[in-house]
Amino acid sequence: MDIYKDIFEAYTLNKRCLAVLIDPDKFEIGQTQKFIQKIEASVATHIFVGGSTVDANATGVLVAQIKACTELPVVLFPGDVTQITAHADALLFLSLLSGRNAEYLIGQHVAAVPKLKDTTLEVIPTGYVLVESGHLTTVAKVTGTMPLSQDNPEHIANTAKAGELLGLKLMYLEAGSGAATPIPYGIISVVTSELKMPLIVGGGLRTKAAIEQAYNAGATMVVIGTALEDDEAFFEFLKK
Ligand code: 1GP
Repeated sequence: MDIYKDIFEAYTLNKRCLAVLIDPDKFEIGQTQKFIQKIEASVATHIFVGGSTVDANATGVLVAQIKACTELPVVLFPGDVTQITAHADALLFLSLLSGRNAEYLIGQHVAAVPKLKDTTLEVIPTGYVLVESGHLTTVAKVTGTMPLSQDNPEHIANTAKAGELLGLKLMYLEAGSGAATPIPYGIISVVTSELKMPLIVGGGLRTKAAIEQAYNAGATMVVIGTALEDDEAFFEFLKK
């Protein structure tokens, strides 16, 4: 499995990827098989696992269960180093470019190195750019950083571009889990026009129209968490 290669190929061929995000803290582990069946019946191409704050070991146990049920790639989207587990296929090695908290720019990464030595996880260097979305999100609270203002799309694009110039391979534009509003079309399109890499867009995508708009603006992958946590009926909109 070469997960980044597949995402990059989707980017070059203008294909769409969709990740379902499972937060171990909010997920009933007994429901894993049933939930994975629904994911498999959907257009989802990836399963992301992670959350801002997750109990120790919860991620490893859940990922092992998920892997027993599906061939879909399982990618860690960790809030911190404790969520790294060898059971997954890949790790988004996230650097919070929108903030100035060294812990989330490089600190957690240094702490991750000893854990990664014993795994075959595919590590994908990913820029993580938090954009304001109406109210304070958990990721802003946990990381102690402020999101970038929507009023300055150029600054958002410059932030993402700086990550590209530093050698990051993937960019994630984040409105925050459960965001009141997703990242606007105009911001996604300015960012994608600057970047020569796949863009992931997530946070507050709760309608088919919003998902469509993110793809049309240039996102290669969208991430859906809360909409499915709140109501699995949303899978109806994600049918193959
Ligand atoms: C959160 O981008 C992801 O980190 C998904 O957001 O939960 O709002 O879908 P939602």
